[in-house]
Amino acid sequence: MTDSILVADADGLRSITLNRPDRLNAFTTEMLNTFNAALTDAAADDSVRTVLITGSGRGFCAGQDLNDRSVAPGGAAPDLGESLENRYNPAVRTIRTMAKPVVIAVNGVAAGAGANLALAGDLVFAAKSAKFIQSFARIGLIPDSGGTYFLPRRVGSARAMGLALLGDAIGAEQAADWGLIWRAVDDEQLLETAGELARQLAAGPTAGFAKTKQALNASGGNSLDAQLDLERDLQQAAGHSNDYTEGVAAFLEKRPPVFGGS
Ligand code: T3D
Repeated sequence: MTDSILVADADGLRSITLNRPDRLNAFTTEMLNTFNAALTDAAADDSVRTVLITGSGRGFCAGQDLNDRSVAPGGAAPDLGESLENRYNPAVRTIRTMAKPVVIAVNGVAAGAGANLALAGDLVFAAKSAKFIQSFARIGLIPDSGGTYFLPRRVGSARAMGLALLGDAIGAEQAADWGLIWRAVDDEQLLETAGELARQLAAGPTAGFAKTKQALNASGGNSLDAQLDLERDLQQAAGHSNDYTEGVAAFLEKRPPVFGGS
């Protein structure tokens, strides 16, 4: 049996690959449990300074594996709330809250929860041939895994509503034009480009990146006053970091900084 989640480490970068290519990396319960364990481990491991998530084969992730659901007429309906509470929502929360950057390389179609898990990343690259599909509408569901949170904040309510109700595919370049993702890149350049940026982040002032991520995540729910207070507190802590000392010293000595992430 092939591992449904592949994990590899190099120089502070943890790569996590969704690996059920014959099903476009759709999640079975077991695969999603393994993915959650990989995310939790990456979040807790101080030697991991950046995480890169991608998919094997021609798809990124087609969301929930619908073969893993018993939806026969008259049969007992699956408890999708339980599925979200125990598996999808923890994955989104771990990606959003882990104190290190999460880079997503969307190598192909991203549908349903697969699309929204991608959007949970901090920097989302997509191959130009990739598509994002809020396919929930096609099967009578609502956008989950943070879709109703990320979509209106990134693309505005009119486009969010259109994507959610119609379930139409949106290409990577349009996704980038709309501000849904960071960049669309040529297919053959995707892993090199996303990997290079992820390695650059892993060698950067990652404790500071964690605080930046915390501040930006909080801004959606904060007043300006609350956000200014948060910036003050986080900057105060950043000012005591080794990376700040190193960054300023390197600038004054006209040399490249060597950040340790503390
Ligand atoms: O249920 C819960 O726990 C609650 C949480 C729900 C979250 C969700 O994600 S709900 C949404 C589930 N996902 C979908 O509805 C997407 C279903 N897939 C598609 O619409 C299409 O496959 C795509 C648009 C993603 C790609 O289309 P295309 O034409 O490029 O590929 P394909 O031929 O449809 O798929 C290739 C194979 O993957 C195919 O199998 P086959 O015919 O070669 O044996 C197809 O059945 C399989 N596949 C694709 N997506 C899924 C899947 N098998 C099971 N589940 C899937 N989600």
